[in-house]
Amino acid sequence: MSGRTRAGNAFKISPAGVVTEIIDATADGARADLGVPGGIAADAVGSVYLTGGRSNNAFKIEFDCNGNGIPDPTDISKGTNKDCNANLAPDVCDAIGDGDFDVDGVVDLDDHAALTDCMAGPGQPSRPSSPECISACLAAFDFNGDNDVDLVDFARSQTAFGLVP
Ligand SMILES: [Ca+2]
Ligand SMILES: [Ca+2]
Ligand SMILES: [Ca+2]
Ligand SMILES: [Ca+2]
Repeated sequence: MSGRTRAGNAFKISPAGVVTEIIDATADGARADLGVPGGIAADAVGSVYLTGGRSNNAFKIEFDCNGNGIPDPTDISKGTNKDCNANLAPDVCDAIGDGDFDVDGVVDLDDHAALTDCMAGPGQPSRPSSPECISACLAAFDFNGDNDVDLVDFARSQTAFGLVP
């Protein structure tokens, strides 16, 4: 007996990721199999690296919150998905609403700046500086659901300041 015990456990990481790179340290061409998982690490932008216990390869895994097989940073840079609130996640994965445009759980001056950009007037379509962000504007700031962002919504936003319930 070696005295060493193996956990036999596995960690599942959410949101779902997609393997975007296989790093083959020995360039032996045996690239697609890690055998059993070995080590795990993450970089500054949240990409995860998984190494094999019996392999010299490592897999780079990037977030794919919308499950379309495309890493989220690529979704955003290529325009496959919009990131109107600049939180580095495709907006389809964000629960935008209740005045919290950047989905950080609080309605504050950052959201107020976005509201100012989204606001047009009664019965007018929202006119954000990025036209593709109209639906994000309405999701965040059309409090009364009449398809505009006007002073009525502005007033509701004032009372929503603070933590999102
Ligand atoms: Ca994606
Ligand atoms: Ca986003
Ligand atoms: Ca916010
Ligand atoms: Ca409205």
